[in-house]
Amino acid sequence: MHSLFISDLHLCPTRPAINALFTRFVQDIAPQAEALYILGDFFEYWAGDDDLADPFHTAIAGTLAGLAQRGTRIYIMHGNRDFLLSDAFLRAAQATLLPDPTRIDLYGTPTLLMHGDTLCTDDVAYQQFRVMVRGTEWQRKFLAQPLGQRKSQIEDLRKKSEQEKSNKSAEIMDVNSDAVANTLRAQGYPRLIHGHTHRPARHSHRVDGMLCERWVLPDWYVTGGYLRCGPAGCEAVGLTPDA
Ligand code: LP5
Ligand code: MN
Repeated sequence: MHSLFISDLHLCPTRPAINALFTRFVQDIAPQAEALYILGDFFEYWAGDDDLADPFHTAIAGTLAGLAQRGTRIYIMHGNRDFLLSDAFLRAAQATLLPDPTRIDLYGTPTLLMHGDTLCTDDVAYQQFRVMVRGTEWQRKFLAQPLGQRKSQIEDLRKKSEQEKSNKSAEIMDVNSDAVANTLRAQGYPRLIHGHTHRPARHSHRVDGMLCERWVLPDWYVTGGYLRCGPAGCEAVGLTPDA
């Protein structure tokens, strides 16, 4: 009895070794789990559900649906790269969308799931940008444009984001410790699992006398990995692409 957690795969056609690693994970490892939780940034970016017609996207959705058919429940949360994933993708992948944050009872331990970007409160420019693009009206207007136009705007934005990141310190782009403490305090939860920062680790926090653990999931750029949680607790497992 266990569940698996992954995030930040940033899947795209130009990383074939990682795509093969993900396929192997879905075929050999994930079917033994009751549930697979994908905590955001599953895709390098998502321009809208009409991009499901892209054969790469169709294949990935089909891979998830195949896993669901084998009996593993699939949950997905939006990341900052793929917050436009919507109903058509969820249907094709046979996945359920989770709001950020989501609270679950994980084999008796109350556990809070997040993508992680909202914890990076020192990154003020990003947080302002986030408020804008998460707005319903902004998204309606963005999605009303032709797919090709949306993709080229995203490519422009990616360049701008990389440029801005090169001027931000590592601390600014990590979680803010007060934001973590306030989240754990407000939720009263002893365990938090998130991704986004690409700094995999298990952190211990003492909040108002309560001992909490915070698991940060790894990205899947050069290698991959997942968190496996059961009644006895969680363990991080690394994955390496075939040579
Ligand atoms: O993604 P990552 O980890 O590299 O960096 C993030 C933050 N950057 C982003 C931007 C995404 O990478 C771009 C892809 C999103 C696709 C979404 C599709 C729909 C939106 C389309 C909009 C045209 O999330 C980065 C953080 C970093 O995490 C660490 O937390 O620092 O934040 C930024 O770099 C944002 C800048 O600081 C602010 C950007 C302002 C841009 C304003 C112009 C908006 C309109 C652009 C139109 C071309
Ligand atoms: Mn992210």
